[in-house]
Amino acid sequence: MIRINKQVEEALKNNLPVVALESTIIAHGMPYPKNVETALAVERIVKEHGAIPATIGIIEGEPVIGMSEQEIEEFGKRQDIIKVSRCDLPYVLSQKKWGATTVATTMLFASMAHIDVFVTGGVGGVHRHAEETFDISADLEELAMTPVTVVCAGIKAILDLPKTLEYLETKGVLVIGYQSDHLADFYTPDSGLKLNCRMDTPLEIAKAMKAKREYGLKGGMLVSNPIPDDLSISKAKIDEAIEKALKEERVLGIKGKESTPFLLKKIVELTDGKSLEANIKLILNNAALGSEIAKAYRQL
Ligand code: PSU
Ligand code: MN
Repeated sequence: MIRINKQVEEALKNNLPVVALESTIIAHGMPYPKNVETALAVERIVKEHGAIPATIGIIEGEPVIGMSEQEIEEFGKRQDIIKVSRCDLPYVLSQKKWGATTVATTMLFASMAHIDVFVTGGVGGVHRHAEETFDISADLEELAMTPVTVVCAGIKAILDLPKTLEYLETKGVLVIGYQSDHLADFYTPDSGLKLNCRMDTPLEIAKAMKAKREYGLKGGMLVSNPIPDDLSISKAKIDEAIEKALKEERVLGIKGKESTPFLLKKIVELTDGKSLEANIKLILNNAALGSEIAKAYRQL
């Protein structure tokens, strides 16, 4: 029911580290050709760190674990690719559509294939004004139930960060600050929000994964890996762009699954491409850490 590429299958059989990667970021998170360049660069970094990358997407209704370079290129170009969260799966699978997997569905297919680490840029969360819109990303529910460790650059400042942390706590999801006491907020390394847990090495994180597994605790964990200082954007600049983008979103009445892609695109425009550069750099940075965690976990 899922197609696993040969190299990934071999790696899993031989207990080698595999890192899952998502495809929504390719199809809906970045413009062409930077999306494809980034996806391939992330795969290269994973390989350089001694792990095997597995980019996940849905091709003609078939979930694919470990897309080829050509398939990644096609995901970057095609206009008919559906952003697929958990609720969209019966539709996309049965109607043989092309689907880009979000954090939620990438986690789901990764876990089906027994891949335990997944690297991305940012996860979905509780949106601002969620008390009115009820817009809470299905990524959070997936983290609550599916056993995959997700490495991200914290929670994007377009979201409501305190509410997202509360939600994760309620759902039993540990958020680990990597070499930081605070939650990162994507474009900048420090949101100012204190986390309950800091870990300084990939081995510590791998040990947490092992403990979780041994005690049968369900769900995943989130690793907040701060963007390196010299690559981040000034807080004032990014906050201004976010406010403008959110205002425009309200005026245009954009909501639901269109919200995140719209805001990301708008912020790229408003920062003259600087946010896109930061987004690319932080993913590459996450790829290195995720690979080290996957390696440490396999060794344990
Ligand atoms: N954050 C990014 N780029 C992205 C996404 C998040 O910086 O492309 C994507 C991820 O695939 C994530 C999804 O799972 O957006 C969340 O969408 P929503 O809020 O509609 O659940
Ligand atoms: Mn949503």
